[in-house]
Amino acid sequence: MNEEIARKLLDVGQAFHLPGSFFSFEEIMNGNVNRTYKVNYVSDDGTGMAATHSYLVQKINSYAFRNPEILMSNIERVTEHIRERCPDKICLQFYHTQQNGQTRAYLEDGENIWRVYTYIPAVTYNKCSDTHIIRSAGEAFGDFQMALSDFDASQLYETIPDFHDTRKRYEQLIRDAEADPCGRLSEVREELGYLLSVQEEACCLTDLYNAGELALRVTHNDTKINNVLFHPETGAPLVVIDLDTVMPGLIGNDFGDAVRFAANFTEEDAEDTSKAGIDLNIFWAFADGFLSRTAPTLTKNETDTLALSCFSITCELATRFLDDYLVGDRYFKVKSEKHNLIRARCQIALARDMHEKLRAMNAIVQSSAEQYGFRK
Ligand code: GN1
Ligand code: MG
Repeated sequence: MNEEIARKLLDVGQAFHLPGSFFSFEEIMNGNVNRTYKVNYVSDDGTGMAATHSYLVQKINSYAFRNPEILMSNIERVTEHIRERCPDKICLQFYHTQQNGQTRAYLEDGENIWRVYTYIPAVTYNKCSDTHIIRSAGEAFGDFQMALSDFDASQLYETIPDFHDTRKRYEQLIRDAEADPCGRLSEVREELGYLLSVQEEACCLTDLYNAGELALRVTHNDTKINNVLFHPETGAPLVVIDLDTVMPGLIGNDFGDAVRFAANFTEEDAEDTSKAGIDLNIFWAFADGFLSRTAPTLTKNETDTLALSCFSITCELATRFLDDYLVGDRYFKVKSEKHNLIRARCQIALARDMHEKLRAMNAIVQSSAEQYGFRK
């Protein structure tokens, strides 16, 4: 297996003209959708000494991302914009290959799509109780949002249509529960029952947007804190990664998804759901960092729905995990037969706790927003 992957990575490296000789690789286990490998090369540094350099090679999940052309076009435009806006900051750098007479930032190889970018030595966090780091992550996502505030959204494609349309996610779940293609429905009645019982509140953001009450911005849409790279020594945030879902969206989804992941007492797939819940200290630190960058640009409706957006997106994720369980784990990578069900249960436990603490969460948001200035 390893040899097969090594051979594939070698071929991909050649197609992207990576300099030097391939000597090792390791899989980076962070993502739930794409496969990511750190690939190491060695070359002569010009003085006869060996210099090593690394690249990130990714196999894109073509079930999730149906059109690599629009995916990479979005990412290249967005990174170009950020590079112009913030020339002193590190930015993602993609390699190109020639295929079918065209220069492209991806390689099609039968069913598989590959891309390559420079490896940035950094530290990432899946779980972190240091409020200083969490605040920095909030600032980094806030800065990312602001760097794209003047980006023309009409240049972007929807890489995954209706990605954060919570209503449509619910409709899909209900359809798949009715069809029950894998005979798993009887196992998930309680989870489904809870999600349906909070459907209206969970879909509130989507409904407000459809009613013209919330602004469309260019957003990241996948703001797990492990998508912020931190400097290994200084601990400063370096760059926001994973730009596959940068699309027109709602700021609440960026805020809410980051909170869902970072402020949960447990990992997002903890089996012991009794510990899942929102840590208000972490919530405060993230909210404060994020709002320190964005508060003056937010409309009142945006500020007023930030706390609720955490609950909505947590329910949305629960519907996605539960739905994937019902249809036989087609979308998310799973480590065990019940992985998606475990994830859904953990998100439900978190959503229940958020629901109880919504007033406190909202008070925290309002106090930070006031400190950094509401939009005039
Ligand atoms: C996926 O692959 P990763 O971890 O970056 C998913 C997100 C989910 C997340 C849950 C394109 O992100 O929407 O929130 O898993 N990305 C996509 O862990 O569906
Ligand atoms: Mg992602």
